Amino acid sequence: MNSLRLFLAAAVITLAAALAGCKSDSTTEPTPPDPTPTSIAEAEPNDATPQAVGTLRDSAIVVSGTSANGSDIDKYSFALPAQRSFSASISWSGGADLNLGVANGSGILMAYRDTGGNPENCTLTAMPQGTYVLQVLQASNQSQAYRITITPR
Ligand SMILES: [Ca+2]
Ligand SMILES: [Ca+2]
Repeated sequence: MNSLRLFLAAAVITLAAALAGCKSDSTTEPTPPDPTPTSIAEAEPNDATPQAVGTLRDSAIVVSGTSANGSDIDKYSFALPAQRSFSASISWSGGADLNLGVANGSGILMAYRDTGGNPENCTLTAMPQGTYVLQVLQASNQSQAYRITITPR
């Protein structure tokens, strides 16, 4: 008798848990921010018209490209949907000297990093909503693969 009562109690608890599970599944919960960066590959030509690489929300945008020589200019544009800070960084594995610039949608240079170091990076604080353009130039003259990371702050 006692064991039957225990069995029934366990069944009721299991059923209640299942119902609770169904109920919580049907409620709308906020989607947590996706920590996975968006990875984009460079597509030439991008010397004059920037290649659009997406919208910067809560995850980073990573761009893989190659600076072909000293006269290759690589431009990438991204949208900032609301005012926020972000950082931009370029890193590479090799002997080239790459430089990184950040311009706003009007083409005004907001930051330019040419330290001779690797990576080159900068952080822009409380930037208004809009379009931003990253520019990669090199002070050397060799083919050099690189990776840019745009990180929301
Ligand atoms: Ca290139
Ligand atoms: Ca280019």
